[in-house]
Amino acid sequence: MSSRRRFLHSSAAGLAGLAAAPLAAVALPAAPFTGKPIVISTWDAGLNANRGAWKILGSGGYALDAVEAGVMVTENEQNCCVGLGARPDRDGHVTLDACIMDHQFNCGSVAALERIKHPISVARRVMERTPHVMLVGEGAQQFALAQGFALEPNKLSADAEKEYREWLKTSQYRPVLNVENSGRRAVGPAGGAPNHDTIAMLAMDAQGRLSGSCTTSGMAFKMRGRVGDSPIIGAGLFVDPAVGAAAATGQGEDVIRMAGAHTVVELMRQGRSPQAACREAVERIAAIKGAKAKDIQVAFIALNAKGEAGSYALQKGFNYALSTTDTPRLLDAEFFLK
Ligand code: SD4
Repeated sequence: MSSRRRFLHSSAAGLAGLAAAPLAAVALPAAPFTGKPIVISTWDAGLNANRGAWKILGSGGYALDAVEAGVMVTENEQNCCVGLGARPDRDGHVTLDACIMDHQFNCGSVAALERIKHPISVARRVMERTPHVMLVGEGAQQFALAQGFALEPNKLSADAEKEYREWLKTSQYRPVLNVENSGRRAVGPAGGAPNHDTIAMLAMDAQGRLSGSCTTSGMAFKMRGRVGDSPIIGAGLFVDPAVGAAAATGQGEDVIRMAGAHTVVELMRQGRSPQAACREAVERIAAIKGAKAKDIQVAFIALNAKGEAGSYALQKGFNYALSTTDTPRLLDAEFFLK
């Protein structure tokens, strides 16, 4: 064989080998699941949300029910950034985004939903009762009403009204890094204009079933019609039962552009621990943003199929709630920009 032909021959064989290799590499050994439920969720609002989820997980219930009930607790709270009490878009409308995903790749999502108290439950109905994954705006509201959800008054909460009036004085859109860095509280009496407090939750039940949920009002005073990462499967949330689950919080635009939650799950598939996978995804965002990385916050939480949890943030100040008993713990995430 001429040397050129030999080269082509061996390159083709090499390429064929390469093509086969990733398939072999992605097959994970069967996870030694411990049978102990676990739930993890974003920010300190996650403490109450985890308690809500644990009522179901702790008594042997289904992870999907737990992640729905858990974040409904936050949707019910007077919160800057989740549910109908949250801050509006720049035209004064509260528009809500949510999604949910189970252990069998079933998923449902709503975006820009108005005047419905529990967007997460509407997302679950989209998953269970329609042939679709995502409904938005007027159509999402129409579906919710047809499903028996109540149309709530078109009114801002007192806190949101106050914040909005304040914001209108300048109408400047300046995202605040995160509530902890700015020294303001996200839950409770409004003392400023915190911008980040999406609740995302990942859970594994006693049978090893993984599920995730995410619900938010998005960025405060956003453009009308703006949708962030939170209701987008693969960006704000992703669950692969063989590998694990991941969810995001922070500046949604920068999570969408690198398919955040899906990226974290794929990194776990390649063998990374949940924390290492979150870290690598954050590093990717930092590389994309360059010097502008310091102006945003993004954080991921992850749970693998063995029931191990991890998290990583771009900036200091992100915390998350973790429960393996009925008493949740609040943990500070490690972060990239020192
Ligand atoms: C968004 N990711 O709409 C959401 C906001 C958020 O904590 O996470 N806030 O971009």
